[in-house]
Amino acid sequence: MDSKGLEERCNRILREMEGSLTARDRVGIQDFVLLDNYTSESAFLDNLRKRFHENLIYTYIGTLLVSVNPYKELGIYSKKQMDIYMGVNFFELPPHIFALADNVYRTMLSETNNHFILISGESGAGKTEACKKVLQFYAVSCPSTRVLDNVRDRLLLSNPVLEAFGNAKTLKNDNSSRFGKYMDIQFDHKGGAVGGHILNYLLEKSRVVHQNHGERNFHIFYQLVEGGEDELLRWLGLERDCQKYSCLVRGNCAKVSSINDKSDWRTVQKAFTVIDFSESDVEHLLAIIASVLHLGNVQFEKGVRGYATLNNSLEVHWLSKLLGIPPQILQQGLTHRKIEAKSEEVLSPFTIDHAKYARDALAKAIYGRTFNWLVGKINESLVNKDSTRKTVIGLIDIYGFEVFQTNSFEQFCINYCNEKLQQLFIQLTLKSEQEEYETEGIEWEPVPYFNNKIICDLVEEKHRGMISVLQDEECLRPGEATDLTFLEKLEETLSGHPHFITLVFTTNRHKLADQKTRKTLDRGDFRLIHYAGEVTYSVKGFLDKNNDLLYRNIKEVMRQSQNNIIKHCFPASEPDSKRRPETVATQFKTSLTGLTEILMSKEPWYVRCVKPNDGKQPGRFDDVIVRHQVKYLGLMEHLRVRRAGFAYRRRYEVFLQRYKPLCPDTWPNWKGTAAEGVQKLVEHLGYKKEEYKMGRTKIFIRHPRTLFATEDAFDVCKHHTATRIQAKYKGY
Ligand code: AOV
Ligand code: MG
Repeated sequence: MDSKGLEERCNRILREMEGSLTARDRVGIQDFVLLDNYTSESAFLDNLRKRFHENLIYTYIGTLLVSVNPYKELGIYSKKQMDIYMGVNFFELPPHIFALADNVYRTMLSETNNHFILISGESGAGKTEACKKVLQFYAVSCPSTRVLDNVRDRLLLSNPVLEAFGNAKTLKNDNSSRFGKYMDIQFDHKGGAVGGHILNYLLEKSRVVHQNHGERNFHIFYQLVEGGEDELLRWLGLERDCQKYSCLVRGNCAKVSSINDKSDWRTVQKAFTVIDFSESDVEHLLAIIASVLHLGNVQFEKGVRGYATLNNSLEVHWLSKLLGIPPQILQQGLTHRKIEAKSEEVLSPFTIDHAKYARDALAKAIYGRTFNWLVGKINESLVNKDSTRKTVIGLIDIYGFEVFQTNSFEQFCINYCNEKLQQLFIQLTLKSEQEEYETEGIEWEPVPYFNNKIICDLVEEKHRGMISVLQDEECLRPGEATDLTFLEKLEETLSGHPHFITLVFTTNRHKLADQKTRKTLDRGDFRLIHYAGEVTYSVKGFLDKNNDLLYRNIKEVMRQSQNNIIKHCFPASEPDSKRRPETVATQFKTSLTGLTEILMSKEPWYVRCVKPNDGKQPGRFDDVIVRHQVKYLGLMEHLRVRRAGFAYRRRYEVFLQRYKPLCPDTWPNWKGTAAEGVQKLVEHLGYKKEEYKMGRTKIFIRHPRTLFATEDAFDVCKHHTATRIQAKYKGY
């Protein structure tokens, strides 16, 4: 830091100290660790509320960032703001997502290791926005060259495309993520962003054919119909009227005031060109989007002997044109299924209900597979062409915990995913932190916390977890099992589990309506007591959605497509095994285990997003709603551990290696053990007794400011050494 910077910094600290009393009353405290009454939930809430009303939406708990959704533009994400936060010590400026992003980035560079930022919170709390801000910050702050700028643009523009295809309006959030996303940003040793990779998790495909009242299908459909050029729509056989497409109006809200489909369409179109989509890629992709719209309008009527026939040849005409499949073949695929009878295959006609089911299954499969293709395509464009050593920062933005009036298989998967991330948070913060003090022999008063492992186990345990029961129910008794037999099996396996309740296994307390939706349990329901609250799920559709069955012959029909993307999505090599493959929930469980493994190998950082009210309103801080989130997010426990604990810890060897030039006894070579060297070093630096503890393998430093002071001293020392060396070579 130059002398001007140093002066500014001193002045700022002085100003803060002078104004601290009045300012503190007004705007609260920017780090909960400094809160006087830190065990009081009300004091915690007061601080959060005070700051929220001053438009200060960010507050720290040590290095964890709490963010409250303001539901309005605050003007705090400009380039100027980014400049302010770039390269400044974490606690020197007011809390900000940019400060966290900058800190992660610089730690990654100085320690050359991998990191991830876990952004969590319930639906609508601001996870996706936070994730975008981090990405934007890196795009602006990283070193720039022509090649790097290219990567940067791709990283940034992959977002609107993924959002167009994977986000939708729900009752909780006008731009709700309906898939899970883990994104790696790869950096070279100079800190340039050189590539990226995205992993996507379970898209909520059912939305393609069904939306609850007040919800929409995925944004891209509306963008195309509203924004597509006249000529394009003509080519796709579409009209500029969402009302004409049954799969766009199920929720009866095609228009949303907060969404501008037309301008979003332009952004997506521009993004396609930047992220390497060829003209034919885009054509084929839009042809698929249009086919899903046409497919949704396909209707059946009773033909001879009551079987389904197609009554709308126009839709089939367009489907045939857009997918490049002869109409007769399509028609047959939509109304028949191939079955094996005595070693020979025969076509069996569908009833109307069956045909509708197969049509919807096809629409979901086409959309879901195309979404996977899209992610793959984006990944191709983000591949790091240079094979030099790189470090990564991972960003996790998943669908947040959600509770609706009716909750189904989708909410079950989404909420299970949130349980897993909560479990990871607990393991990495509350559990391992406290265990580390124990193994390092540091005196410690344990902080009790609720460990949601019991709920994770309930859902995912081998043989007796819910997902296992669901998988077995279909595999062991194909054709016989129903949603209700599944529920009965659950009751059999899980009776008495404190987090699983059904009408049969209820105590009086649980017969009451659940807290959030006031829903009483019906026979076809089960209720889970999640870490974030009670949710009543209807078991209806569980088996079907979990099996995600697509008839073999319709896959064969798709394989004949002339549309390159469809061809890619329905490969001839796809196994048509007689053995039932893993079902949706089982696959999801496996992929989440994979995600946990990826994350466990990296250094964690956390953003905990809080939703201030249920009405998407700016300026309203609903105490009950916020208190509930503060509780279940484990913020109070986290604060306690932070407050009682040590902000920083370093292995003796690492600490000594870095700071040994600061003490004549340890520089240049220290002959004793690393621990003794560190002891010498900190005594020389004048660390106070209460500021640090010596563990078995590590030094623990209570407050970040101690480390900052050491780091500053190190900077000065480096500077002096450099000047001395320069001076020597200049011959002074
Ligand atoms: P989510 O990602 O947490 O929900 P979003 O990030 O989509 O929630 O936020 C919901 C909406 O809140 C956004 O569309 C913005 O209108 C507003 N918002 C969030 N953060 C900010 C901010 N920092 N400044 C201004 N407005 C904000 V979900 O994806 O539903 O779990 O599945
Ligand atoms: Mg989101």
